[in-house]
Amino acid sequence: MALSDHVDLSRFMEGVERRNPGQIEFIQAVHEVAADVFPWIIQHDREEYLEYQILRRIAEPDRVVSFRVCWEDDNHNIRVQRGWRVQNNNAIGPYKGGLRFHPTVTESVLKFLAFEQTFKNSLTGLPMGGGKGGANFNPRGKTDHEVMRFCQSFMTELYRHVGDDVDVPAGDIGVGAREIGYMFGQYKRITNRFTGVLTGKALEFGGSEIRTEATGYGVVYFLANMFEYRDRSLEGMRCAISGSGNVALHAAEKVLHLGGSVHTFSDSGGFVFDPDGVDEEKLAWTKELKEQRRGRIAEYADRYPGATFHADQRPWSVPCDVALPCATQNELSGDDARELVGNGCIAVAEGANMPTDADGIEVFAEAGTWFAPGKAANAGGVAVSGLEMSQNSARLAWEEDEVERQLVDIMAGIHERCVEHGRVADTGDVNYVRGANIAGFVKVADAMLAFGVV
Ligand code: NDP
Ligand code: 2IT
Repeated sequence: MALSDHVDLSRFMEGVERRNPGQIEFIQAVHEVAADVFPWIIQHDREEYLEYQILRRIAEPDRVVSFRVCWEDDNHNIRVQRGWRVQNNNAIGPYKGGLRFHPTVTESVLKFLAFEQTFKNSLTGLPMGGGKGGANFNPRGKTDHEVMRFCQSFMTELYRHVGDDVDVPAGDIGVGAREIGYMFGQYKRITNRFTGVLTGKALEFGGSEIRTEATGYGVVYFLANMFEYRDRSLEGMRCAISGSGNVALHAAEKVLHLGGSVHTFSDSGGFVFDPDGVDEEKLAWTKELKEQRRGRIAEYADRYPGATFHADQRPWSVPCDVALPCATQNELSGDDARELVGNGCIAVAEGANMPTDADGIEVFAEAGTWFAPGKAANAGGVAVSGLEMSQNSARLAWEEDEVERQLVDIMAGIHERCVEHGRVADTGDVNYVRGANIAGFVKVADAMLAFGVV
């Protein structure tokens, strides 16, 4: 009797749920991948993946390090946070993935992100394994000095677990150029080594051109590939974007470059709707608001009276052709997806990681909406991080045009891989979720087979 007769998705998921009680985000992410991988293994007669328990092994992080982070706020109160680094899988390269500082960070959230990162990094074609880390620290409202002391304390433990050939963190929610600078400074101070241990560094000390822009630009390059594949263009497409951080603002910038229009931004306070569209001047103002003044998106509607602010709501009720969720996980539900489809939305590309919940994905699949999952659409950020690692190893810096050209090629390559593994035979359409899951899995799985049981 074949092994596949004994192994099925529901039994596999029962085990994942038993071993990870209450870790809902992690279980959700594993289910999304397993639901594609199991049927594919059986259809393609790849029983060795079952025999060697490959998916079971990828869904058990290599290690999860958790640690205390103490720091002193400006009023001399001692504060205690919890930090983590999840090293999920290093079959195809050193662990690689961002650090998130946000009060909602839990072990489950970081395990889901590290699991997703493993497939995403594989899809880029670059030699990077998957990891993620962070802390339940809220940078909002903290002074620069408080953030500096927190980052130094965080790195004082993290430095033991990372290294340029071991594990290379970068930014994510709440971690941008300022935090990377403080952490790199502390790593260098402790180890006395100037090495590419973090990516997303400033240009003066080993950063890469285009890394800041790469995730948002990459999302829109991927979207443009989806349109081109269907002989269409982004020109004139109305986009609804959630978030107003690094990914959202640079996605908006590239939409404008490619002739589309942008009508919404959001943050955890609500969303703004601008019927006239965000132009270059408004985008520059919003960047200054969020990046320099660290203000709230509600201020956009005060500055531009044609726009309206909608407190505690998400932007998915606004009629649009394209939705780009770029804030956080599970921010687009089944009901939101039905509203988008009802309003004529034809394409969704995820800038955030797992922003669409399982119901939302099902609604888009049934409606035939072109749907690009985060592990494909937002891989441009980590891809340029990979290019930053290459430049650091070679001790040189490439020109902006060169890096952007490579980003364009990498996003086109990811689109091709999704089409190769996700083309639906009867209709010729593409299931990007399946394509990304299978293409990402196969490379990691084959490397793991080569290593034997380790
Ligand atoms: P930023 O910290 O720059 O911005 C995050 C944005 O999302 C802010 O507008 C923030 O609003 C909003 N947000 C965060 N959490 C919530 C929440 N719980 N509810 C509502 N809004 C929220 O982060 P990034 O732009 O870097 O990251 C955004 C997403 O993109 C994340 O899912 C991240 O994992 C993903 N990503 C990031 C990459 C990168 O290179 N930076 C690469 C690939 C994916 P507020 O200020 O109110 O919290
Ligand atoms: O989710 C992600 O891909 C990131 N936050 C970027 C990771 C990286 O190492 O650049």
